[in-house]
Amino acid sequence: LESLEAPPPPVQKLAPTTSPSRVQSVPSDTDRVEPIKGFQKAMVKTMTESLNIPHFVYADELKITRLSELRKILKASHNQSISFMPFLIKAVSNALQRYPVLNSSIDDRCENVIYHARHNIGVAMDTKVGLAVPVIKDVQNLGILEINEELKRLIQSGKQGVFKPSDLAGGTFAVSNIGSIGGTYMKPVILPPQVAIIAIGTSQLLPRYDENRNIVPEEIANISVAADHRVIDGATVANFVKILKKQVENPYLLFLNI
Ligand code: CAO
Repeated sequence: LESLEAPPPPVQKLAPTTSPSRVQSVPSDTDRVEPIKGFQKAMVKTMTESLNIPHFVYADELKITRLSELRKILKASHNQSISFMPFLIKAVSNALQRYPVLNSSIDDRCENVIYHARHNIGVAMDTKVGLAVPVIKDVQNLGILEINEELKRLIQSGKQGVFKPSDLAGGTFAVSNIGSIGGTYMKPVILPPQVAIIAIGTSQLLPRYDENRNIVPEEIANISVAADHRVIDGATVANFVKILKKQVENPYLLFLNI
C-alpha cells in the first residue's frame, strides 16, 4: 500500500528576511513550509492570549469633514503634512483622561485594576516585517504636531523594519487605522494586558442630514472599540466615544479639550 502513495512533497525552507505572510507567492507545484518567527511569532502569542478576554465591540461613525479641511489648510499654509492619526490619537488621550479605565490593565489573578498614569498609545502598523504596534509615549503631554513627528519617526522605522525595543514596549492603549489600506469596518482584537483598542475604517464621502434636514456631503470614517467586559461596561465605552467623537468632529473642542 505504501508504494501506491505519492511521495511527500519536497519541503522548501524560506530564509525569512521579512514576515513570511508578506512574501509574494511564486508559482510552484510544491507545498512550502515557512517557520513562524519574529513579529509573526509575537502575533501568535498576543492574539492567542487575547482569546482569554471576554470582550465586546462598540461602533459609531465619525464625521471627519472639518478635520480634513483643517489638514488641507495646514498643508496649504504651513506646508505641514499631517495625517488624520495625530488628531485621533490626541482625542483618544483626552477621552482617556475622562474614562481612565480604558487605559488600565488587570493583574494576572484578576484581583486588581491598574490605572496607568501614562497614555502610551500603540499604533498598529503595516511594516516591512509585518504587523507591529510601536508606541507613542506620554501622549497626555504631547501636542498634535509632536505626536505627528513621533508617528512619522515610527512609520519610518516600520518602513526599514527596524524598531528600538523601547518603541515596541509599554503600550497602554492601541489604535488601528486599517482605513489607510481599505475596509469600512473592523473588529479590532485587544492586545493584552491592555483592555481596549480602537479601529478606524476608510473614510468615505456620504450624504447626511444637517440640523435643518438638508442633505449635505460629509466625510465619514467608522470607529469600532473592542473592550474587556470584565472591567469596562458598554455605557463607559459609549461615553468615551462620545467625547472622542465630539473632539474629532469639532477640532476647536479638541484643542480646548472640552
Ligand atoms: N480613510 C481614508 N484615507 C486614509 C485613512 C482612512 N481611515 N487613513 C489614512 N488615509 C490616507 C491618508 O490621508 C493619506 O493620504 P494623503 O497622503 O492623500 O493625505 C494616505 O492614506 C496614507 O496615509 P499614511 O498611511 O501615510 O498615514 P496614516 O498616519 O494615516 O497611517 C499607519 C499610518 C501606520 C496607521 C498606516 O500606515 C498603517 O500601517 N495602517 C495599517 C494598520 C493595520 O495594519 N491595522 C491592522 C491591524 S490588525 O491586523
